[in-house]
Amino acid sequence: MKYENLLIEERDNITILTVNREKALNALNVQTFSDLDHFFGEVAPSSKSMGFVVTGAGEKAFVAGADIKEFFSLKGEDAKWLSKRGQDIFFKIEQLKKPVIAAVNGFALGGGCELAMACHMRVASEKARFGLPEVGLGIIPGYGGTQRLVQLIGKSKAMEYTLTGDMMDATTALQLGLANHVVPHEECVSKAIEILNKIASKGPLAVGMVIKCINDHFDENKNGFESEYTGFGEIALTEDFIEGATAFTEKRKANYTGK
Ligand code: DAK
Repeated sequence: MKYENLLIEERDNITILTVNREKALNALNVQTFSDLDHFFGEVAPSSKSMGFVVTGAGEKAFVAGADIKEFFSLKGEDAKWLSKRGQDIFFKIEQLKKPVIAAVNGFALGGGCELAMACHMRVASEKARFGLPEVGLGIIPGYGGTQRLVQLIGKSKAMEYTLTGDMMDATTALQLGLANHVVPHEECVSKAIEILNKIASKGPLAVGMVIKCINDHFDENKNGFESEYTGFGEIALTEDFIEGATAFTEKRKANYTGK
């Protein structure tokens, strides 16, 4: 499938998605949201890839926000609907049962920071700058930013960064827990791939269940502990568990089939 604003590159069992609107610093317009929606809703769940890297085209930006020029013309009820739609698309990323890592290779502002936060982890280039500058435009974050920033860095710092709109450099993002790693600029995608390759050697059903259980911690309609014991019960019945335990006793690498 060819997308208007997403480049898709398959490398072995990993797919790299590049938001490709370099002239607009990869800002998310309506079409890009549709591309992401289709990829994470229709393609990723059944893809042969075990995991995904999301990054931005060019040397300057991951994603510099929602496309201000395009969205400025969309107001009122449309804006509420677009905010909900953006949230729903980002939920598809967060709830995917395969790991998604943002390789943040520059500005990750507004909707771009929200996209990075919907991913399961963030590898930041030394040049990365994170921020939710929406209040400076007289609006608020609309794609989960007020919620996920609190989850990741705590209420106090989330208040500060969201109310001031200040940008956060990569080192600060690492210290606060927004970034998992900071690496030299050119190693951003390769570090994300390195992490995915490590996960690729684990039981895929177990990986998916861990993602679900951790997400459930943040879902007020779910009891994460219940999700854990229920998930444990399911996973313990899989062929993968038998294979994992057998491989351990036979002192060999496990050959998981996802069954
Ligand atoms: N949208 C559209 N174009 C953008 C953009 C964005 N978010 N960010 C950058 N660009 C464009 C610039 O306009 C410029 O285009 P030309 O003038 O060359 O045509 C080009 O990318 C290069 O940008 P700069 O020349 O500004 O590059 P600099 O290195 O000087 O500065 C910067 C880089 C990232 C500091 C700067 O570009 C910047 O401040 N960008 C905006 C950051 C930002 O505020 N992001 C948006 C957060 S708000 C909604 C309404 C609003 C929203 C959502 C929905 N509805 C009503 C439904 C907003 C959500 C957000 O994400």
